[in-house]
Amino acid sequence: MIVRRLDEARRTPRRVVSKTWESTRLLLRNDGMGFSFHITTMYAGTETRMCYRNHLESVYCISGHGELEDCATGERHRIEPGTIYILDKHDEHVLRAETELTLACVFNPPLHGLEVHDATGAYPTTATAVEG
Ligand code: 9YT
Repeated sequence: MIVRRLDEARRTPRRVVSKTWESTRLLLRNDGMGFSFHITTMYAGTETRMCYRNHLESVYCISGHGELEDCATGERHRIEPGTIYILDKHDEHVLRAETELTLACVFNPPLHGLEVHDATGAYPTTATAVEG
């Protein structure tokens, strides 16, 4: 059994800070669960284009509101507490955070630790990052 606390994890390398978001990765590849679990903050007023060609991701909105655009169709979806979006087709998407968004994110395969987006909005399949 593993027990971790967000406030403690935030003071370790599990907290990764990027330009438009930060994310605390509570569960990682070396935990051996087959997925990783993160609490992510998207900063208010930002727009982030992502396309996880190497991963599947599910994202549940805990707080805040914004908009999700499916780049393939142009379809837009409201993001608010209680909404989950599931990127089951490695979908290219844009997430607009109208307020600060707090999200719970699950990745399969699991992240290693310190990944940040490359120029295409993806994470690599393997990482040399140190696991926190
Ligand atoms: C919603 C989303 O994917 N934001 C980017 C950060 C990602 N959740 C992560 O690496 O934890």
